[in-house]
Amino acid sequence: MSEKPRVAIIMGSQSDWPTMQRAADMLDTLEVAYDARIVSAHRTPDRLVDFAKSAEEDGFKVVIAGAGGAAHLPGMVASMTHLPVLGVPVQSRALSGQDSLLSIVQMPAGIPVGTLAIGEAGAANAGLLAASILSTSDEGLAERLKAFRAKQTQSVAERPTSD
Ligand code: RP5
Repeated sequence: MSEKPRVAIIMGSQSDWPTMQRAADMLDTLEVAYDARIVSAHRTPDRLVDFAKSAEEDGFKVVIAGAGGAAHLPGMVASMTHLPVLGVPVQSRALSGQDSLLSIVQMPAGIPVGTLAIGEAGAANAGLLAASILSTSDEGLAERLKAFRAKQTQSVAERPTSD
């Protein structure tokens, strides 16, 4: 894909990638260019600030941020950019992602993070939602999204099958 990335997928750790890859897969399916990076709110705070402050200038239109545990990444990025930030709570080992969810979702009024479901479903939907946001000014992408939905609907059987 030679198109300039319009979506940034950032995550707190390499260990988040198997989850966040679901967002990347969705964007691949919809032919939306993205850039995936590791940006940790706690381990690489300077990288976080550099990323968030230059995200608009770098051409990004939407940021997908996934993190687990004390998941401060989405909120901190949102505090430094007006771009839409979609937060994905990664399923943590200790508390099954409840910690991630609560630390991402409960933002103070004024700094929004669009919070998705815990884990892979949330990551996949973050990819879809990023594409939906971009589709409001991209007719080709809107058509691809409609085709995705139609195919998904067609793939659901009317009755369950036995093994
Ligand atoms: C968070 O801590 C990351 O987002 C990750 O979900 C979690 C654990 O990170 P690792 O110890 O696996 O690097 O910052």
